[in-house]
Amino acid sequence: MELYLDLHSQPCRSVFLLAKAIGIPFEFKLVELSAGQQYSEEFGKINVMRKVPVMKDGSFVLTESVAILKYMLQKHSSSLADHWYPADLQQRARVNEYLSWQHMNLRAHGSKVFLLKTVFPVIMGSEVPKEKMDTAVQDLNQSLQMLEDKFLQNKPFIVGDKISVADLVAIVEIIQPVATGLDVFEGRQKLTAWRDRVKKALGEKLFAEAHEVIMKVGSLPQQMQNNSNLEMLKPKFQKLFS
Ligand SMILES: N[C@@H](CCC(=O)N[C@@H](CS)C(=O)NCC(=O)O)C(=O)O
Repeated sequence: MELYLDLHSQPCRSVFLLAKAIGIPFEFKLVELSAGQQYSEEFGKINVMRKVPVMKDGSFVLTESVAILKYMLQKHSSSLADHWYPADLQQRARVNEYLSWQHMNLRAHGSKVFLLKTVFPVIMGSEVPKEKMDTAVQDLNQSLQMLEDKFLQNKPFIVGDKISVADLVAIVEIIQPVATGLDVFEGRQKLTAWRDRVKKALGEKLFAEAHEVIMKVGSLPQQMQNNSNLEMLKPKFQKLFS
């Protein structure tokens, strides 16, 4: 299996973490987003949407992280611990409930804070207006509150006593704004205790390996300055930031 990834990307990290955690061997194909490699002719043949992650299993090519995660889980279900994607109808539905919710909530809001703090100054040539940043952080806080109140409640993990793929998808999104220096765990004991359980369940070493590049995100703006596709990216981001 080949996985086309850039570990700066949250959905790439969830795919990477699951493959590693459940022991699926794969070839890591780096697609460096800050260098604009998603726009290469070669990558265009693999994913016309020019996004990562992409999975290639033999001649079968699959995009969209949630679809890739479920493919890996279902392909290996016979040898896999049940807690990753429980067979029980209602428990599985709870995992799917989180996976459906997160796209437009925790992912959207965490990504926005990340992009405003890292990419905005490079593209727009100025710091983010305070009101814009305050609104983005407020939205993120609402999503974090929902994660605590609706999804975690008083359980150790999103679906119960053990880690599932929902926890993986959640933690990678939370780390994105954290990497820019925003301490989202401050004053959130439930979230902090959950993060520590997720880290422990995955293993500190694997968790650190997956998050090594994003935790050095301070160098991203500099890397982007060398991106020959910056002009091409500008209209896309200007629209996003307007
Ligand atoms: N819904 C997709 C989102 C994929 C996505 O947005 N990937 C971003 C990185 S996080 C990307 O490749 N962006 C490159 C670009 O838009 O140029 C998934 O879950 O896989």
